[in-house]
Amino acid sequence: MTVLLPVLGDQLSASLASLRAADPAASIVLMMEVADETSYVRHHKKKIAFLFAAMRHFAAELRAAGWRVDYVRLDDPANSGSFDGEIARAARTHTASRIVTVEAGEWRVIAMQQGWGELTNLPTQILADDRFLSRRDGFLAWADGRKRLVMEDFYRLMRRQTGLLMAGKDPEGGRWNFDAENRKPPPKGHAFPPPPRFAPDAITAEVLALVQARFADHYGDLEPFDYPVTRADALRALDDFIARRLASFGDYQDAMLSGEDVLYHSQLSPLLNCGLLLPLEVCTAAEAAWRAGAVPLNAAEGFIRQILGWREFVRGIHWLAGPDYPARNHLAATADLPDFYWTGDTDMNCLRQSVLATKRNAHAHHIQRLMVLGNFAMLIGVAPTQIHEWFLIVYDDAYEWVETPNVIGMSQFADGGMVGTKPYAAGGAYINRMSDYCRGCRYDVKARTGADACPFNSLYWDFLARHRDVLGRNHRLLRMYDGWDRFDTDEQQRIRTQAEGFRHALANPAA
Ligand code: FAD
Ligand code: DLZ
Ligand code: SF4
Repeated sequence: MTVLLPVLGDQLSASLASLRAADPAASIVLMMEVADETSYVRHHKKKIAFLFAAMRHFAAELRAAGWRVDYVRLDDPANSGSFDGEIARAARTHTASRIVTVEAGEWRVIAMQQGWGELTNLPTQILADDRFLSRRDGFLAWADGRKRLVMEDFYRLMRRQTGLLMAGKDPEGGRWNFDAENRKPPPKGHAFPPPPRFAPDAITAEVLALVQARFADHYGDLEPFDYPVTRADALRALDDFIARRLASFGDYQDAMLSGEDVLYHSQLSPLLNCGLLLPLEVCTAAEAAWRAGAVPLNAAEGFIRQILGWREFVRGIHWLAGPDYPARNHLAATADLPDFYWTGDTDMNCLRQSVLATKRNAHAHHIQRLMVLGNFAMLIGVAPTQIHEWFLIVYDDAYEWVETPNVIGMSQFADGGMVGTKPYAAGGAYINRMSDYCRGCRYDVKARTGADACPFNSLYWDFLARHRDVLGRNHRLLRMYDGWDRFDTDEQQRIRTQAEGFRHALANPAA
C-alpha cells in the first residue's frame, strides 16, 4: 500500500500538507523535472536553473530525513516530459494505492491534478496549500459583497488574525501603515550593503551544465549564478536581509539606481514562492528585529505589509478571478510587445536599465516592474496576454497565482480595477524623482513634445485622453484629467500627435 506524493517545483517545504500527513515508510515522494514545464513558456535560463537546483537539493534533504524519493531528472531517457506522463509511470512503477498531492499555484496545473485519479485509476486527494497565511475560503468570504477590494482593509484583517505587530487590539505604534515615512528618493553616493552570494556546489554545477546544454536558446544570462538553493542558504539569505537591509527597506523601497540591482530589497520572493522560506517565519523574523530594537517600525511594518498584505491579497485575487483572468483586457489593448523588452536595445535609459537587470538576474525590483516596464507597456497599449507571458517567462519568482494579479491587475489595469483602484500610469517626472535614470538618458524628461522629449510624457497624456470614456469617471483620476483639460487644444493635439508617432514607430520598427 504505497502512497504516491507528487511534490511540485514550487512546493519545496518540509512542512507541506501532503508530507505532514504521510508516513515516510509507506510513501514515495515523486519529484519531476519535465520538459513541458520548462517550455510551455520558455522560462529564463536562471529561473529553470534555480528551480531545478532547489528541487534536487530538496530531494536530497528529504532522503536524508528518511523519505523514499523518486526524482525524475530532465535527462532521464524514460522521462515522458509531462506531469501526467510521470504520474502515470510512477503509479505503475511503485504500484501505488493512492495519490496525495497539494493543490498547485496555477490553474493549468490544477486541471492536470484533477485528472490524475482518472488517469491512474487511483483515489486521489488534492490538499489545500496551507503555507499561506490566509485561507481560500477566508479570502472569498472577506471579498463577498464588497464593492471594492482594498488591500489595506484585507491587510488589517490579517494583522488582527495573525497578531503580527499588534499590541492587543491595536496596531503597534498606533498606526496600521507607516508609508508616509517611506519611499524616499534614491540617496546620492550611498554604499549599499552587498547581498550575500552563494557559490554553486556540485549539485548546482550539474544543473547549470544541463541548463546550458538544453536551454541555450532560452532568454537571459545563466552565469554568474549565485542564488541560495537550499533551506539552509535561504535562512542565511533571510538573516542577512534582516541584519543588514531591513532597517532601510521602507526608506528606499521605491528608489531605482543604475547599477544597483538590490538596494535594500530582500530578494526573498523566489525563495518564498518555491517554498524554501515560509511567509510566517519571514514576517516573524522582521517583527522580532523590531521588538529587539534593531530596525525602526516603519521598516518592519512596510516589509511585513508586502508579505502579509500584498502577497496574501494577490493570492486571494487569484482564487477569486479564476482561470480566465489572464484573458482580461479592460482597455482593449492590442499592440505587440516591443522587441527591446528582450534585448534592452532602446535609448530610453529607464527601460534599458530595467530590462538588462532582468536579463542578468531573472529579477527586478517592484518599481522597475510596476512603474517602468509595466507602466510603459500599458501606456503604449500592449496586449495584456503578451506582457503577461513576458513577466511569467523572465522572473525567478513568477508563478501564475502571483504574476497574473500583479500584471493583469496591478500593472495593466486589464481587470478593470479588481486589484488597483486606478491604473498605475505615470510620465517621466515620477521616474526622474525616484531614480537616476534620466540623467543618463538621451531624452529630456521635462519635455512633452519634440524630437528629444521623454516618450513617457506624451504617452502618459495620450493614454489618459485615449481612454477617457473608460477612465474619465474614476475619482482617483479626476486631478489628472483636470491637468489634461488645462492644456490648450493646440498643445493637446501636439501631445497626441507626438505619442501616436512614437507608437507608430514602435509598431513598425523597419519603417
Ligand atoms: P521586497 O521588495 O523585498 O518585498 C518583500 C516581499 O514582499 C517579496 O519578497 C514578496 O514576497 C512580497 N511582495 C511585495 N510586493 C508584492 C506583490 N505585489 N505581490 C506579491 N508579493 C509581493 N512578485 C512575485 O513574487 N512574483 C511575480 O511574478 C511578480 N510579478 C510582478 C509583476 C509586476 C508587474 C509587479 C508590479 C510586481 C510583481 N511582483 C511579483 C511583486 C514584486 O515586484 C516582487 O515580489 C518583488 O519585486 C520581489 O523582490 P523582493 O523579494 O526583493 O521584494
Ligand atoms: C516553473 C517550473 C519549471 C521551469 N519546471 C518545473 C519542473 O520541471 N517540475 C516542476 O515540478 N515544476 C516546474 N516548474 C513549476 C511549475 O511550472 C508550476 O509553476 C507549478 O507546478 C505550479 O504549482
Ligand atoms: Fe526614461 Fe524618460 Fe527618464 Fe529617459 S528621460 S530615463 S525615457 S523617464
